[in-house]
Amino acid sequence: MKALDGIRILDFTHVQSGPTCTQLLAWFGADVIKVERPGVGDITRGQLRDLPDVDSLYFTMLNANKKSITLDTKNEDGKRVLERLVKSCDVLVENFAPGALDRMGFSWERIQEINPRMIYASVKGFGPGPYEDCKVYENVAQCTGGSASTTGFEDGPPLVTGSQIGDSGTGLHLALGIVTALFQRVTTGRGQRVLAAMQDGVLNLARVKLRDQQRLQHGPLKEYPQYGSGSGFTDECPRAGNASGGGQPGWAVKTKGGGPNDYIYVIIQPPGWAEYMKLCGRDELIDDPEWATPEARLHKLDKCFAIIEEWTMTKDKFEVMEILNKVNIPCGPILSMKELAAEPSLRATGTIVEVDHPTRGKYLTVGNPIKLSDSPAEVERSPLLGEHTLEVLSEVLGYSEEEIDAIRQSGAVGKIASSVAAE
Ligand code: CAO
Repeated sequence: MKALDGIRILDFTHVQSGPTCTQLLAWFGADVIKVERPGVGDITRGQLRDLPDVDSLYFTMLNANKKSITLDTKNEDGKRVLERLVKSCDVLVENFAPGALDRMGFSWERIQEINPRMIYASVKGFGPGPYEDCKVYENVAQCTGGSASTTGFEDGPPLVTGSQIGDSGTGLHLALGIVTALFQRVTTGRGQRVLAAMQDGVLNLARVKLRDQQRLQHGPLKEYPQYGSGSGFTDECPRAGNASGGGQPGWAVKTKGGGPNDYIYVIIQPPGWAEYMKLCGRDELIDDPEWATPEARLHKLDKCFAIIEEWTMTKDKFEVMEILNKVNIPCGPILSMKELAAEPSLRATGTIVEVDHPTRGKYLTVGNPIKLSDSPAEVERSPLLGEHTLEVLSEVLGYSEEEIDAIRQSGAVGKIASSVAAE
């Protein structure tokens, strides 16, 4: 049994933010029916393709464990099928541009009429306000949610991060909203609207920077490089390079090898200072009042990390990891995607999984990062476009053969559904 067994999701999502959410719900056991436009499907099927004419990794890595049906929701018969889907599902998840579902004729009011238990969950770029009608992609959210202004080095431009905090981050927020609404429905019997705005999601993940914005009113941010370098502060929370966002100073220092990822992130906690200085052959700094306390080190953190780097450059990042952990010093090697893909412990836990696909062959994906002891997640390949159209029409929605024929002839499910079913 899976945690969300019996929950059926009408998955109207595309690109990344919404699909991340419904993929997680599928891994928790929900029956996820992805509705795609006939002949076209989710735009990511064809984006950033590495192999000709097969679903891209972009799509396959975001749509595991789902069913796909093709349905033209602007066709009158298609609308009727959609209505039956709304009746039969517990949750509708969508991340269309603002107003798209209303334009299809499925406003929140109408959905409640059809199915008062329906949870209607949306990702949008912005919440209510001046920008609510705007379309948004990942980096727009990173910029408008406060992440970009606080990422990068003090003398460089704002930077976006490679982690998809706008898309996948908001998908995670939405998934939590959905299971919370499902939990509340047990008591109330009613569905509700769930909204996760990408700007809000990014700001939530960047909340320590709003903390620092407020701290600035009461003095300099002493753990930021600007303090030590003397370059100073304005009235806006600046970019902190690789400085730690927490109370303990940290920095990425070089290790042996000289490659782009031959670095390790080291943290100087007060008890670790003596151990570092022993390893670096600088025993004289252990008790020197100019260096011995966190306060004394604050205005020369760059020099502290330079001393440590001199030592780390004599070892590779994994050796440094081993030596520092033995003396209880937290640190983290900078791991490349190549190294992560080959990491046996991530394969063993199912965090990185190899999946077989009928047209693409084998590929790697990231499995469910949330592990439930009573609801293990097996990763299944993503569906082909329209692969489950006939199955959903007959088994989920209960249409008869004649009705299905009529739906096919109306053009509501397109051609692909029948050709896939005929294979
Ligand atoms: N049958 C018929 N029509 C369909 C359909 C179907 N099965 N599925 C979608 N459509 C239609 C929609 O109804 C819409 O039509 P109208 O514009 O006439 O109302 C049209 O397809 C386009 O949908 P869209 O507006 O969502 O797509 P877009 O390419 O214009 O915008 C995006 C894409 C991502 C910018 C926009 O959806 C958006 O801002 N979403 C919310 C924020 C979000 O999730 N962004 C993250 C994306 S991942 O980086």
